[in-house]
Amino acid sequence: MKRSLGLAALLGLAVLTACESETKAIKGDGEQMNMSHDHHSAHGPAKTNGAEGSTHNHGGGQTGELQEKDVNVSWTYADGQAPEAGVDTKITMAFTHDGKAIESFETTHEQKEHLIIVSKDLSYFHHIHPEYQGGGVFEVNNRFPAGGDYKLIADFVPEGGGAMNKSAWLQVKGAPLPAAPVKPDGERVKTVDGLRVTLDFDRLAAGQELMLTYTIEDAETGAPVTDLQPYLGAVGHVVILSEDAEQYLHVHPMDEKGSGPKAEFMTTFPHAGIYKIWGQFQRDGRVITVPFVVNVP
Ligand SMILES: [Cu+2]
Repeated sequence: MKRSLGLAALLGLAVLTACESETKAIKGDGEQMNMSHDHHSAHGPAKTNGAEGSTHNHGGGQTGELQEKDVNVSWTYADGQAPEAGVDTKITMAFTHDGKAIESFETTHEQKEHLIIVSKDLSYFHHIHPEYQGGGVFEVNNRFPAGGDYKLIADFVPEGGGAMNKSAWLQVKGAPLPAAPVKPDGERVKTVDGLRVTLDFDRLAAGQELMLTYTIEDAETGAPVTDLQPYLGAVGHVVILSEDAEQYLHVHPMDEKGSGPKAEFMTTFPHAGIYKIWGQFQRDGRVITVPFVVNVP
C-alpha cells in the first residue's frame, strides 16, 4: 500500500510491505478527542494538546478515503462498571463513522486490531489483540496489575481507510504501585528470557529518520541468535511512546523476513525528549518484550 507522505502522516499508520518501512508519529489523546469527539467511558488525567492539534491537516477528503478524524471509538470497560485491578476486565471498543458501525477491518500483521496498553509511568506494557465481534465491536479481556491510570491505544485499518489509531485514558481502581520514573538506560543491553539484546542507533536526534538495530545473542554463550520466528508476520515489532505517552510510534522492520541476529527498524522521533521503546521478538514459540528508555536530543 503506497501513500503520499502527507497522507501517511495524516492517517498515522500505513500498512507496510517487505520493501517499505515507515514510521508514524501519532498525536495524543487530547487531539483525537478534539478532532473526533470520541466518547470515553472512563477518563484518566485530562490531556489536552491543542497546539499540536492545530498543526494537523484538517482538510481531508482529497482521496475520498475514510480519515482518522472521521472514525469514532466508544470505549466501555467491565460492561460499564468501574474497572478494578487484579481481575479480568472486559474492554469493549465500538468503531463508528457518521454514527454507523464500521463493519469491516483489514488484517494487518495477522490481526484486525492491535491494542497497546501502558500504565501512565510506562512501567506496564501489554500488546494484545481484541477479537472482532461484528458490528464494529471488538472485545478483549485484560488484567490490570494495579490501580492507577492507563493509556489504551487501538491500532487498526478500517475498510476504506488507512492505518490509524485511537486512544483513551482509563482509571483503574485499586492500590497503585509506586510510580517508577522513566529513566534513560545507561547501557542499551538487556537480558530477557536467556537472550541478550543490544539496541544501537546509527544516530540519535529528533526530527531525523534514523535506524534502530537490535542484536540478539544467547545470554549464556554469546552466540548470535539466528532462529527468531516470525511474530505477527515479521521478525519483530517495535512500539515507542514518549515519556508522557502522548506520542505513539509503531515501527516495522526494514526486512520483515529476518530471523536474527540483527533486526533493523527505521523511525523518526518527532521531538527531543525521553522515549520508551519496546521491542518484541519471538523464539521457540515465546514472545519476549525488551524495553529500553532513551533520551533523544
Ligand atoms: Cu499486535
